[in-house]
Amino acid sequence: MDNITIRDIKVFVTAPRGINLVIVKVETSEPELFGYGCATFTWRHKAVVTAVEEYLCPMLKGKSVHNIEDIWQTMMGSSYWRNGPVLNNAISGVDEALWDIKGKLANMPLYSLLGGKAREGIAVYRHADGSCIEEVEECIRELQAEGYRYIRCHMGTYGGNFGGKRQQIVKPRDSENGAYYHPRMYMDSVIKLFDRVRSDIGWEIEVMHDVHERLSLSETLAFTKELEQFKLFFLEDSLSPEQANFYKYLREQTAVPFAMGELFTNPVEWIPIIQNQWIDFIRVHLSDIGGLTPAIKLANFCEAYGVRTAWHGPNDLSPIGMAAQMHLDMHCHNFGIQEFSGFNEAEEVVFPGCPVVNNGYAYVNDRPGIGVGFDEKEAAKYPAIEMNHSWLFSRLPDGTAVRP
Ligand code: GCO
Ligand code: MG
Repeated sequence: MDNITIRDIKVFVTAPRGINLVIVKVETSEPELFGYGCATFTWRHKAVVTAVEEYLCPMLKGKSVHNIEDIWQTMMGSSYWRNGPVLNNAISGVDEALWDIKGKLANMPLYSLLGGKAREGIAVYRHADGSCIEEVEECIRELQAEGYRYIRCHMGTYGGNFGGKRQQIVKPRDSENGAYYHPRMYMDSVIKLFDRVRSDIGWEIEVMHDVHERLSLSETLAFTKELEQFKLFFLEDSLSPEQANFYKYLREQTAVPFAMGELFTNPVEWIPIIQNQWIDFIRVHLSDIGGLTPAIKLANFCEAYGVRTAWHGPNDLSPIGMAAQMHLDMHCHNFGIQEFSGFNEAEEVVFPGCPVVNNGYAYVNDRPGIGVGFDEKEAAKYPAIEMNHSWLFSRLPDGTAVRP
């Protein structure tokens, strides 16, 4: 067992739900022993594929599968420049696959390898959205009927003007195309939404909202103060990573719980806001920081400052990536909540062993490793697609481009 080495590293792109997912397979000198990891950077998937095939694979062939920490450090250091989303995703794919292999070698599920269960199930939250309050409330009631007790509420998605239908925007002539939104109309619509949700649906349900860094400093401060009355479970991405220092003032002036981190790729982004305890929940996307190895350290770092985990769980994350972080959710004492976007039937066929949800709790299986397989034949039925990037080109009414 000690001499098992990396024989080959393969990378696959598949889109069983119309979203490009990137999967890395690490094959070893033991024919039946291999592992899978998530390297999903859906908006730049080709770049990740190249990073794995042209750089990580030739560099790691023949190396021992056992020394994950050393392999992670050399993958991170070998490009000299580091901590960027493309290379981090490529590194994550290999890293998670090596943890999958280590769990198989130890013949135990990853949460057990990490130190065992801290709970029997993982509380998850789902998204409710709609073009009007009635539609959002209907969506909330459907999710409640399925047993969900934590629900993120939006109307017209980020910026509140999905498809440009909800807000009357006056643009300068000859303006660029884009996903235009009006910050004040957005804020007003969200206040009205939560006012109705609390009066129509009540206060038992835990609700969240994602500002998706769409507001200026003073707007986000005023908005946060107005939202305080609705007792949110958390308010997400009130600020961009570039403006994170302003959390100091949000924290000083409100008691709203804050969540941030899905855009983080570099430790310098999360160290100050955690050490200053400006946030309550870390929302990192595991593959954007390089996988499980850094996420385990980040979770422990957060615990020391009373910050809980709420790992990013959107639909541009593979079931392997979701399961990998759910093993962390099972084990970490400072688990808070897990975002969950569900799986469609095609995904459950391509990825046998997907986590299951029952009555608002998710459960990973007890198979060795991450516990989720990858049917390469089925995956080939859903080749990579040209994804709709339009929402990423968000703009203010005067045409100013906004990072989405
Ligand atoms: C979330 C996120 C996502 C991201 C998406 C980017 O909280 O789930 O904000 O919706 O925008 O993953 O590709
Ligand atoms: Mg978000």
